[in-house]
Amino acid sequence: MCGIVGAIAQRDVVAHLIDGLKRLEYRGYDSSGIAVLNDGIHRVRRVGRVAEMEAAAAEEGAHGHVGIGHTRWATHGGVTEPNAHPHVSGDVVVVHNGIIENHESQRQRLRDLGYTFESQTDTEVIAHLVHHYLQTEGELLAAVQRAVRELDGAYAIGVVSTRQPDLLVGARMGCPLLVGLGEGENFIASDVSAVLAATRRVMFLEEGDVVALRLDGVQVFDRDGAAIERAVRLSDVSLASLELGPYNHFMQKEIHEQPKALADTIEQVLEQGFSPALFGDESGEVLRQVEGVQILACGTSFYAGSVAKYWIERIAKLPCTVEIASEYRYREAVANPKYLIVTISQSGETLDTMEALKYAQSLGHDLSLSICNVRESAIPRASRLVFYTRAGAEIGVASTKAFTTQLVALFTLAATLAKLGGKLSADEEHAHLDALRQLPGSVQHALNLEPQIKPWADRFAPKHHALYLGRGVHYPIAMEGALKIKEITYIHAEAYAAGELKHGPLALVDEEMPVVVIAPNDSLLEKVKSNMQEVRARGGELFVFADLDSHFGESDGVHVIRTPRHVGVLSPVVHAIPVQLLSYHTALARGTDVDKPRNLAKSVTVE
Ligand code: HGA
Repeated sequence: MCGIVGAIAQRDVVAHLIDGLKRLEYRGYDSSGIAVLNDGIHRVRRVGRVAEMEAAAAEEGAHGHVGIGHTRWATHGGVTEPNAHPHVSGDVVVVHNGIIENHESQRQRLRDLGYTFESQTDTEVIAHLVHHYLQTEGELLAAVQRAVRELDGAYAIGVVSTRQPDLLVGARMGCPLLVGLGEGENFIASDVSAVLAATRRVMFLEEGDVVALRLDGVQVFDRDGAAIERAVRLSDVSLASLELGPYNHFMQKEIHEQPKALADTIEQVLEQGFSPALFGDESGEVLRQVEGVQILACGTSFYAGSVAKYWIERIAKLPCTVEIASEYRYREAVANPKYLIVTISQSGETLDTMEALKYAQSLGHDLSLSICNVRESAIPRASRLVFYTRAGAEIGVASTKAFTTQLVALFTLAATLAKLGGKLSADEEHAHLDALRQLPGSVQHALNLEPQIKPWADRFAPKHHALYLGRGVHYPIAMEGALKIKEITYIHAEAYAAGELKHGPLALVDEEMPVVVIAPNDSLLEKVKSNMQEVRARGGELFVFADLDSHFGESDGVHVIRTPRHVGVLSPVVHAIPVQLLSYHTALARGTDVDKPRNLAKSVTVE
């Protein structure tokens, strides 16, 4: 959440900063701002989208060779121009991603030192602290190093000062920050998309690092202040993959990219079979010790983990629990070090998931695996094993292709654990690999249902509430469907295990309540049908996703869309597609902002 950029160059950096902010806008989009140094500090801030700030910057003729920028998702202080970043203290300017937990005590201390505050943000204390230490240290880099030592919480920051206009300083702790290395120009950014237009050479900073960027080079210092080398890598992310292409929205693009994203992710599994090598160097040793699995995740990733629970218990015959990361990290959990901690995060930066992992490790959990879509991000780096999904960049705030590729990773984990535990026959292994091979094709069939789903979306659009039902391994798909519709259409939706209906939620059902049912042709189908009768008997309108081979009839108040023939154990992946499409088209019908839903942002790097 929040995107920060910074640049120092011989050319005017305003266009680079604004292009970078547009690419980071998915991380936060309530307000934005830039500050460039010329004779003084030229700051432009606006509430709303980057485009509005861009227009203001053009009108004011902002220009400079060094500058920083920010796109905000407010945590402290409302969405107002004074709260938008950058924040200024005298000759110091700061942008910040994260939360400073001790901001109140710092604020008091700085007030006592004579500073006045113009915003309600936690960030402003950083600007004043750096300014304060600039007076005593006389040098910006040293001032930032002093200041960050006094910050509790999470931050990635960019700092410039008119006192040293040949210098840009960055620092990170708990939030992502990377350096882009150009020819006679250098950059910082929250993610690689914001530097790619200028350079592919990137350096990922480690926790506690402070970096000094000048025209001719970059110096990194670790948390103890010692100069240190960080590896320089060539990013393989292409700019084209970050563009919309022929699509109207990133979510639409990403839904349609799923056959390819799945095929790319599955490729490594088909090449190696269910081999521990898929999870990293130490994986044979780690996975052989595993006697159970504890999955920790948030949001959509939590639902992927909830599907995996069914697979891990059924296929690997290992006990598995799934918990919301923000709950786990604050409860007095009882650790079983023989359990594998599996964290799932698209960005690899989700703060709650990261903290849950650290908490598990503090309890003695040494066996850890991260399932992640972003290479070199924080959570995989803190885990012993990793499986990288190959979904490509996911820009839409509502996760789609990250979810389905996470499911493939988790299925692969279940089968690999089963194989290591002697629970997977050669025939079963063959069948599972074959199921994976067929999966992109089945998902493509599900995508072809789009024309049938659009009319459903029109019926959904005027509704205020919806229920989603599923059973067994498809119950988490109902949960994911309800989350998708909430996120991008703002229709209130709840998911229930269909058997739970009669224990309370049936009271909500009337003619105004659409009920979406995930009803694949599996062993629970007859049970689901009974639950549907219960809804119909109360006048509820049913929207059923049923497999082609399940002989479901349409009738009054019962609408049916047939997904492909039942695909067996991977059926949840296929059933994720129509619920994504239903949400997408309902959002279009309601006219909401599909890629940037209100109040949300991608990469949740705050608590
Ligand atoms: N706490 C700062 C930055 C917020 C942020 O990083 N959001 O993801 C603010 O509220 O401005």
